[in-house]
Amino acid sequence: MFWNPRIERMPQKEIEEYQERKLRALIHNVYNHSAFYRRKFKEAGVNPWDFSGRKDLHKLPFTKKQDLRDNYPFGMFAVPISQIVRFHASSGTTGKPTVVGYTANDIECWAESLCRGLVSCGVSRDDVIQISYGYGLFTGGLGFHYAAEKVGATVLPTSAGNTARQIELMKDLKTTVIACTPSYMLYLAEYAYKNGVSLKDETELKLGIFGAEPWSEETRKRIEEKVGIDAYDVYGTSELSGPLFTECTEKCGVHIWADHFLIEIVDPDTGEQLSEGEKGELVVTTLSKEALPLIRWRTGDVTLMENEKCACGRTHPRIMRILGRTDDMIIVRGVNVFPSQIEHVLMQIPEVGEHYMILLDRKDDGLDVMTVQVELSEKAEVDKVSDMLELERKITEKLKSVLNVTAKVEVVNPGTLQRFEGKAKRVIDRRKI
Ligand code: DLL
Repeated sequence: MFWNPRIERMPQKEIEEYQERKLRALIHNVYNHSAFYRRKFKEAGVNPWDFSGRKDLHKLPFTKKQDLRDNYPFGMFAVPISQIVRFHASSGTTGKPTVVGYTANDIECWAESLCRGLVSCGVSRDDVIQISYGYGLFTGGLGFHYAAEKVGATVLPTSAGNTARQIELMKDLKTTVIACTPSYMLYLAEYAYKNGVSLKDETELKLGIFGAEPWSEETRKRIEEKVGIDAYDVYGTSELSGPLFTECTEKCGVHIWADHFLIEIVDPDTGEQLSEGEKGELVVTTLSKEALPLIRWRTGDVTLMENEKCACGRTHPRIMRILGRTDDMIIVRGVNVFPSQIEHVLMQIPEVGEHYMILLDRKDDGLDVMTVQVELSEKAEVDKVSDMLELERKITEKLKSVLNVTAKVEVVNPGTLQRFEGKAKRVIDRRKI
């Protein structure tokens, strides 16, 4: 099923021509209406009248989170505040939040993008969608809300948290679709199980749309089995609007709507453009955003791009699963490790549960120690101490073969590690640098 079949299946050549026109208009628009971009372009020696389109894209300067912070709160806006109908903000880990403003048309484009995604996953007006992403300054709740209503589905705006109530409403109001972080879905399933409810047998759930944090193919399989649903990935960032892009029922990458967003993959160190299929940082230029247009926005997310038309018939480019962030790569004893690699290894081991934590410490002799704590699966039959030690040894070996680093593995009892209602924070870095 398609939300906007003409655009979603537009021949690639037409998409490119459309992008060219929008890109050229965008460059003039930001130059004329944003003091920030005018300054940046001048510094980079870019003259909008000489800019010929996509082939000149690499000449444009990047924009980064630090630019938003330096120009907090409105310095990068390209419209007067009277045209802004909403703000969202992301707290981030350090410093000021980043503030994103939206015109009425920005909200409309955001909803349109996610409507295409929802319908491509199989959501229709016959569905009851429980939105368990946080509502408020975070974009997850309201982003899904506007799109789901536009599709005509029945919205159950539970927001995150109050897990017992979530399960009760899910059963009583016959929720068919759930949208939340993958870690919260795992927690919901576990909570239900502990309270004698099988989400698989006692609810009408048929699909879930999970994102806002990295998750692996193995976690997808576990959620699908436990909950008896199809699990789809959704990607977006607050700066680009919020949740925007999803997989379709083929489950082979997230469709990026190229009539509104132009993507590149670049080498995170040099900024050089990489080719299709090469792993690098996702960089996005917004072609339709009015309030906060972003030129070559460095998302910090590592992935690869695929331009081949999807088996579903959609022609827009896809990105593969986010492998990690350029800034949350852990460096342990000089070796680069992404938390997603650790999850990938752990979730392949049947005796292991879904919850894990990564702790980093520095010993007195200056050496780093990475401890991976992971819960035993409820179903695992590991009773004897010797079995437990054997399991820890097996996990250590598997991690070593993939990461090239020896981790200290601690297998703990089910239910002992922290649970998360929103984005999971699985890495605790206690090293004093
Ligand atoms: O997390 C927007 C969102 C809400 C996306 C609901 C999906 C669902 P931020 O809080 O600005 O916005 O965080 C954006 O989250 O740069 C990625 O690092 C990460 N992220 C988002 N979706 C995924 C995903 C929202 N599907 C940051 N896989 C991004 C991996 C994701 N990481």
